[in-house]
Amino acid sequence: MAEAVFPLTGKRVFVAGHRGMAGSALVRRLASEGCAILTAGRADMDLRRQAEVEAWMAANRPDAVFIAAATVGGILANATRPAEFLYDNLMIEANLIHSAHRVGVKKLLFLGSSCIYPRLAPQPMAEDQLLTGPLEPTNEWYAVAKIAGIKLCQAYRRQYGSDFIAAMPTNLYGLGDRYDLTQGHVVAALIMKIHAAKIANHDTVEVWGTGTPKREFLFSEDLADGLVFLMKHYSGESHINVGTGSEATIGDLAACIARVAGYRGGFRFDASKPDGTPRKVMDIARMTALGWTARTPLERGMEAAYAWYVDHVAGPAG
Ligand code: GFB
Repeated sequence: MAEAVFPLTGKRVFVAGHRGMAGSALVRRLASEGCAILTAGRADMDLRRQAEVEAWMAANRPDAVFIAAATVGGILANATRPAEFLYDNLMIEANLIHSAHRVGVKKLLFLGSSCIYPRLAPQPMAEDQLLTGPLEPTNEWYAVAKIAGIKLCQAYRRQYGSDFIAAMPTNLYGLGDRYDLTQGHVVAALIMKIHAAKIANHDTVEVWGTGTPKREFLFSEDLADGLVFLMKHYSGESHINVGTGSEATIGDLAACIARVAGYRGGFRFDASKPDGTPRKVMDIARMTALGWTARTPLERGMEAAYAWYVDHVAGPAG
């Protein structure tokens, strides 16, 4: 492995959004980097309020910042709360990036999403597909905010020489996911529904849409490892895709979770619910060339996610 261009040892590293799935995985991963990890709860600062963010950043002066804070959710949350997804995310990233510049943060990593790419982008989607076509309507509000975050990092790099980078992860799942049937993403929702059906001995589980959309799923602990790798090894204007390069249909995903959970019933596909983007798989050539690949196969990651759900949320009796 090449020597880090930005070693974290001895640095003050702020993880914004440490209670979320990505942020909490980052805190776990950073524990072995020999750095001081800074976090802030809602009571310390509301990231949507410029004055609060500027005051906290001036008082705490981190050397490095991970922006894992965001208003996030699955396809239905995105489609029904467009104002929050656009406003909250624009404010969070603008406040953090601008105040990082003001207090002289040496390195910043902004976390985006694969939904920044056009709905019908050629697959797999390479970084240069950004802004080449119309966005997927169910999540264009979130995507526009995340595209603005990428552009903020690039603008501060160009105008002020700030070493601010952006990483675009694919669909995430794992430890500490949000278990909420209307607001959450597909993996958490299917884990909840499949576990409940197994406990209650039901013979079907409802899956939204047609089951045919293809998605690429990245495990939370792999994501954190990839982000720490980028923080240490990458300095460049282009955002970088972080994924596995493999894809599965939603039907395949449901079957995989059923195996992991020990559910033997069937599935009913509800085509009145949206499918969203038909296919979303990342071109991960740049990340691979930098020297990083994801380690956790889908089924092993699902086992860990399911065990976390049973231990922390549902209990073995559901
Ligand atoms: O994970 P998800 O909500 O987000 O849905 P997207 C993925 C696919 O799973 C869609 C289907 O085709 C859903 O219709 N699906 C099946 C379900 N059953 C369910 C269910 O019970 N719950 C959910 N949520 N989906 C998100 C964006 O899009 O991708 C976010 O909305 C973000 O902004 C994220 O960018 C990465 O993959 O469609």
